[in-house]
This record gives sequence, structure tokens and C-alpha cells, in this order.
Amino acid sequence: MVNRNPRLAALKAGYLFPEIARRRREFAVAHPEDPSKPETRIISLGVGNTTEPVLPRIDAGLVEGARKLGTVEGYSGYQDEGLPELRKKISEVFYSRAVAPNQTGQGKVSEGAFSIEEIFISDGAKCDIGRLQLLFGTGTPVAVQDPSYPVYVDGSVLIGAAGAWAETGYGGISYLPCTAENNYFPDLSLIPENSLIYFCSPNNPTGAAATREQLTELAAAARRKGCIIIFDAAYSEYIRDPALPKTIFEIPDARECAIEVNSFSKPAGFTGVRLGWTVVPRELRYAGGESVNADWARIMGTIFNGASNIAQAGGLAALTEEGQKEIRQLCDFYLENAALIRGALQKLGITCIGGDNSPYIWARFPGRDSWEVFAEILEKCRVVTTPGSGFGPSGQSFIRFSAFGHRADIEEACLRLETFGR
Ligand code: PL4
Repeated sequence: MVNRNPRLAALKAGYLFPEIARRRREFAVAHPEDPSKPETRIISLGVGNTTEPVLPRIDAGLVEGARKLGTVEGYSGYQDEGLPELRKKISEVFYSRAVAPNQTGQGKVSEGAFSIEEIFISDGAKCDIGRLQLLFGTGTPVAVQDPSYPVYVDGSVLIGAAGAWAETGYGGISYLPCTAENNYFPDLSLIPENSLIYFCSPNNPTGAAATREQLTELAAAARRKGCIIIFDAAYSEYIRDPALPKTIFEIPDARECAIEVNSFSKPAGFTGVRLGWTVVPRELRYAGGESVNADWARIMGTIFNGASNIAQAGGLAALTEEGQKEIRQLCDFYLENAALIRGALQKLGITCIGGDNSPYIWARFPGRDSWEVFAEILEKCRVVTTPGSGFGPSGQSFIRFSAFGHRADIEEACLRLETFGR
């Protein structure tokens, strides 16, 4: 018989989000909804899944993309690395504030700072996060913000990053605590030399968005220590403070030490459509001087067959002027939800952060176990949340509230939360 990959046994229990869904199902069976009593309906502020319809211009792009496939002139097949026009548009729209190669350290350019060869279209940020470690293989030390999106740690365990599995379980991963005490920005001296650093801003789950100074320090630390940053910018379109950087590539020298993953999921409502991208700058090199960009092209060309052409047509529509207005409108809607949730929690005297430049609110329940608070909120309010401990040890005693929901549900959830703590 064939042996099981031993790293699978090193993964902790189940993946966080299916575990939440399981507990929700169990609760629903034990406490069935009574259609005559709306207050018995379960509302989810748990998983960060978009709920609102795709807006008209972007929707028209998707429809048009599908329709073209039925015509001789419009038909298209494999597009392994992504449509060139989409890659170009991504560079223009998302990297207009990035530092251009010939201007590193000196200023900004008004046009996209990346060539299309540096932008790889994907089927979403999570999928690329899972694939990126193939660049580095087993044995690479990993550092993660603690708390953080669980895929960074679980993906590292699966690939066999240094000490991340075998008898140590997760012990070999360097957790960088992000707590109220350090204003949710980690102590960079904890980053091991020659490691991969996962960094997400605006952060999931804390909602904290790193400042320009903080990202400058991060890039400087990465360069000093010979590290590569995998920067997850999946929530960058939620940034409303114009002083905050939306991409690591607004930081001079980041080209030499960072890869960025991003996605249409949260800004355009494409969680089910599936479209994202990864930027791998030409300047990025391994210790031996080889090109990371060339290897990523090789890996993607080998094990990925491109994002759906329909999704890419939708992505192109999202990047028109009208489409960008729709992105803004959709993100504003979820940010208004976030303000409602944050207000409701603060009224109860619960300390929380996030929700201003991010769709997540990070609420503190001192001395309590996260799963216990999760169960209590579900029991008393019939509201599903996400327990902070699922994002790492520093998430213990926190609960993450997601602002992705219909407005009526958010308002109802806020009313119900008033009963919490009584
Ligand atoms: C549940 C920091 C959500 N089944 O949609 P993608 O693949 O482009 O982006 C996924 C993603 C990437 N990076 C960060 C994220 O937070 C997410 C999505 N996270 C959440 O509630 O934390 C959805 C989770 C989904 C999943 O496992 O990703």
C-alpha cells in the first residue's frame, strides 16, 4: 500500500472554516429554526464570504465573456498566464502608486509599475498562497503574523517548511504576535534569517492596516535578514485612509524582497467567480541569484491552466472606470456594515479594532476561551462568528466578526448582540 504523506497527520484538527460550519450545523440540528419566530434564524458573521450581487458593469462583463465563447470570433481557449490586457490593466489600476524599477528609492510613477510578465493571473489568492511555497520547497523557515489567515500555517506544514511538521507539529513556525500591546504590528526581531514571511495588510483577522513606516521597516528587515515577504493584499480595496499603502510595492526596495498576492474576491464579489493575481518582480532573487519570476512562470505553466476566461472578462470590466466605481460602492457597503457591528459591540463595552479599513472587527473577551465565546454568542444570539484562536495562539480570547452580510441581517445581528452578556 502507498504511505500517507506524514505532513497530513501534522495538521491541526480540521481546517478552521469547515469546523465552524460543522458546529453551526450541529447547533441547527439541536435548535431547529421556527419559521414563525424570526429570532431563531441563524445569522452568519463568521466566514468572510461576500453576499451582495455583482454590480451591473462587472456583471455585464461576465455575461459578455460567456457570450463571446459562443462565437467564432470571440472564442478563446487556454490562457495559461492570463489575458495580456488584464495583466496590463492590473498593473495600471493597482500599481500606479508603486515604485517603478528605475525609480526604486526615489519616487513614484503615474503608470503601472509592473510589466505583464511580472503579473500572473490566478484563480484566487488562496490558491496561489498554496502554490507559492513550491518555489522554496521543504526546509525553508517560515514566519507568520499571529493571528493570521490559517492557510499560511497549514500550507507551510503541508509543504514541510523547516520544522513545521514531524514531531514538532507547528513548533517550527515562527509566530510573530500582533497584540494590543504592540498595536497589532509584530516585533520584527523575531523573524528568523533567510525565512519566508507571510504578511497580510489590512490584516485578516485583526483588521489592522500597516502604515507606510511599518511596511518600510518590514521590507528593511526582510532585506537585512535575507527573507522573502509573501504579502497578502486581498483586502487592500477596503483601505480608506489615503496615507495607508495599498501594496507592499509602494515601499522602495520591496521589489527585491517581496511577492504580492491579491484577488477580485473581496472587492468585486468574486468569491465564487474565482479570479486573482500574483506579482513576482523581476528583481526578486534567491540566495543563489536565480530569478524567482522565471521559476514562478515555470511552476504556473506546469501545474496551473489559467483562470476562467469568463472570470477574466469580468475582471477586465471591474477595472474600467465604471467597474472601479462599483468596487468602491461594494466595499463601502461592507464597511458600513462593519461600522454597525463595531458600534454595537462598543455599546456593550467590548473592546474592538478593525472595521475602518477592513471588513473585519476583532473583539476582545479578556480571560475567555474563544470557542467558548463563539458558542455563547451562537446560543444566545444565534449569530455565527469566528473564534480568534483559530487564527493562531495570539487570537485566544478574541472573536472575529465579518461584515460580509445583507444589511437587514447585520442590523438584526446587532440587535441580537445586545442580549449578549445579559
Ligand atoms: C473561507 C487574507 C476568508 N473558503 O478568494 P481568494 O482565494 O482570492 O482569497 C482568499 C483569502 C486570501 N487571503 C486572505 C483571506 O482572508 C482570504 C479569504 N478568507 C475568511 O473568512 O477568512 C474566507 C475563508 C474560504 C477560505 O478558506 O479561504
